[in-house]
Amino acid sequence: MNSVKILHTADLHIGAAESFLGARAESRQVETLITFEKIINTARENSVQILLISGDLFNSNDVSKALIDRVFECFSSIPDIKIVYAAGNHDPLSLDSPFKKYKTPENVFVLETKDCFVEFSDLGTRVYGKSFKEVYMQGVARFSLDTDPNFINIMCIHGELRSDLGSDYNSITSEFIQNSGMDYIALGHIHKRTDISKIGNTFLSYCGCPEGQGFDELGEKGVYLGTVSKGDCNLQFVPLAKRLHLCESIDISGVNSSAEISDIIINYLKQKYPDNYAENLYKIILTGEISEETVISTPEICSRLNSAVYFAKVKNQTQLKIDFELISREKTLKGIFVKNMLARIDSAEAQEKQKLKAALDLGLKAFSGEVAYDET
Ligand SMILES: [Mn+2]
Repeated sequence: MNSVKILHTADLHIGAAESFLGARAESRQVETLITFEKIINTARENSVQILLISGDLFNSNDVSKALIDRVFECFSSIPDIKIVYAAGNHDPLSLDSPFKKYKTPENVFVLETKDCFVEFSDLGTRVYGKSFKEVYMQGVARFSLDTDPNFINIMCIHGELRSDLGSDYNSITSEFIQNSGMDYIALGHIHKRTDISKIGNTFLSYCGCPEGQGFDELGEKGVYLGTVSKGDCNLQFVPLAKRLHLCESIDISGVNSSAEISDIIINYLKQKYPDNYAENLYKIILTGEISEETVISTPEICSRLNSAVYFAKVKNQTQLKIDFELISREKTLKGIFVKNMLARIDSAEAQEKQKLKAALDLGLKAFSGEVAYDET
């Protein structure tokens, strides 16, 4: 017993649909299943000994039988790999859980809803943990079972890493980790991956979700793969996501038409993501200053982008380029206001300049009746 080879995944949410994709939501839903299949293949190809799934495998217990069948079929396809599952808050181990309703493949070890462990004596390893029984698990995680120093001790658990006790999702505190006696804690629940960290003698991480399912889950996604041994842990991130959700701010100052803006965006994406720019989902934020004559049509830009990439939505946050000097020459109340403000900005200290510029912008907006009551 020197080390054990593991793959750590969580929060797949198989069955979830990205409704903003409309007619394509269903095929996108299948892509999460395909990413799960890639995880199974990665485990097989790398001769993983234990596959740890730290909750939210399914988006709910109410997923279709076809999805459950496929997931169980994949589990059965790697009979030599031990799969440990700790149910999460989305697919708790209640009576309607797929793991309760249907026969679970023999190599799958579902953790109970009370403190427990499974012992793999051939691997010199114990996997501790506990499944969610319901959607909520209030209070702080405490563990009543002692570890045995003769084993590599791993914990597979879904929960919220925090210092206070106010979570509805199984608070896991650093004190708990410090006293756990574990060599590695494979966490699930937080969809954003963390680096491998260490508290006391225990290594831990959130592996994050392997496939983003919205613009709050940006960037590269995947799993952790590697070895855990007594007092040590050597895990690497392996990217596996089929598509990435990405948010890009693009400065379009001085550009004159929506067609031109679309070309600039597409070229920017091609350069930044040369291998797979067309495959991703983008939220594009247009920034910069544009002249009064430029008409930006976000529907037109969206339409052009969506024929070049899998999905794009566009938010226009450009600002109107205003010729203050020109306005200051107007013989109107607005002209006099701008002239006075420009003179004050000119003679102000750096910090004051910023405030006066903001006041000038707000004042101009007020002339066109665009200032809301609480705008500052
Ligand atoms: Mn989740």
